Amino acid sequence: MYWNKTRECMQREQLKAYQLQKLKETIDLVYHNVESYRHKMQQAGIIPEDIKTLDDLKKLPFTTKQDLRDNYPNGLFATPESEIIRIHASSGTTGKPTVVGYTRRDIANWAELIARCLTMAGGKKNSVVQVAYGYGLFTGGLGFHYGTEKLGAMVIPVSGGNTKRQIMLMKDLKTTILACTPSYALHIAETIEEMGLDRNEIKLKAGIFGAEPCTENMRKEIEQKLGIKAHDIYGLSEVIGPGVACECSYQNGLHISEDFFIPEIIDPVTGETLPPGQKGELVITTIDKEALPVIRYRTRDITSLNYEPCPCGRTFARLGKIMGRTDDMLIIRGVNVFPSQIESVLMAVGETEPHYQLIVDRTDNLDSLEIRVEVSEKLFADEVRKLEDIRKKIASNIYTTLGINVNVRLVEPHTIERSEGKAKRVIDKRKL
Ligand code: DLL
Repeated sequence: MYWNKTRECMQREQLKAYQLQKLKETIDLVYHNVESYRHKMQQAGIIPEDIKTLDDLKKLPFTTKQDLRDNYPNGLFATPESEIIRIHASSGTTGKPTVVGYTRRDIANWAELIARCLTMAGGKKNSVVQVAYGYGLFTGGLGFHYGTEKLGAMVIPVSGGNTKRQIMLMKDLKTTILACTPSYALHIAETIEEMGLDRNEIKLKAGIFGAEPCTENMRKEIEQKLGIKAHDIYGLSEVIGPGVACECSYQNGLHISEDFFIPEIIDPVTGETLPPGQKGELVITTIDKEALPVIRYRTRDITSLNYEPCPCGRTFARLGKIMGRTDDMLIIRGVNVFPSQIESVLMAVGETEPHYQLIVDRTDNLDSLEIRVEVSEKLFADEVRKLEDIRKKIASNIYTTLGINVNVRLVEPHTIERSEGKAKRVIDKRKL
């Protein structure tokens, strides 16, 4: 089932011609309306007419989060303020948030993208979609809200939090699709178990989980606990919000809507473009945005691109699961470590619960990494030797996979804080 077959199954040659046309329009738009883009292009000695092929995109300078910060709040907007009908913002770790704007057409396009994603997750007119992403400045809630309405399904705009009420609504309104972060989905699943609800009382069929990394094992755990199919969805505020890319029923990479976005993978250090299949930083150019077009935006997300045909029939390239962000990467005694790698090891050992936190510290100029991970009630009450065996096994598997020595601390159930939005996995005391 497709939402927009003409677009989603476009032949590559036709798609390329379409992309080139839209790219030229976008470059024209920013060159003539956004001082910062014009200035950067002039510095690079480029005028819009120099963009003759899709490959010429590489001639253009990158855009970074810093550019958005430098032009806070709306210096990169390409349309007059009177045309902006909505703003969202992403909270930065430092200082001011990043403000993003939308025209009426941008909002309509965004709803189209989400409608495509919901359809990939089996959504139809008669679906009941519970939107448990936060409503407000965060793009998750309202993004899904408008997309669900566009699909013609019923939306439950519950936002994040109040888990017991979520479950009551899920049961009473017969929710079929749950939209939230994977960590919150897991928390909901556990709460259902704790409440002793019969799974047959829950009519959920699919989940559409994104906004943070989720390993394959974690996905399986959620699927099994909720008895659903979990689809990964990707997006970021600077580009539009959720709906940039999503998994189809084959769950083998996330189709990126290439009629709206041109993806590239670059080496994060040299900025060189990498060939399909290679892992690197995802760079996105929007080709159908009015208020805030972005040219070669460096997402800092690590993934790869796959142009192989997908059995679902969609021709759009697929992003590999997002491994993490270049700025999430921990450097522990010189070794690059992504939290998702630790998660994979924990899930593979399999004796612990999927709730963990990484505590990074530095004593006597030496980095240390402590992994706190919950074990089940039963295990915790078990003999000390068994716990010690598990602890050793995790530490040794981490050493084999990543080459670093870590401290593993098995903690009691429910001692690690649950998240209702994006989970906080890392506490870096070196930066505090
Ligand atoms: O998180 C938009 C979103 C909402 C996506 C709901 C999916 C669902 P931001 O708050 O701007 O926007 O954060 C964007 O979150 O650069 C990634 O690092 C991370 N991220 C988003 N989706 C995924 C995913 C929203 N599926 C940042 N897997 C991005 C891994 C993701 N990381």
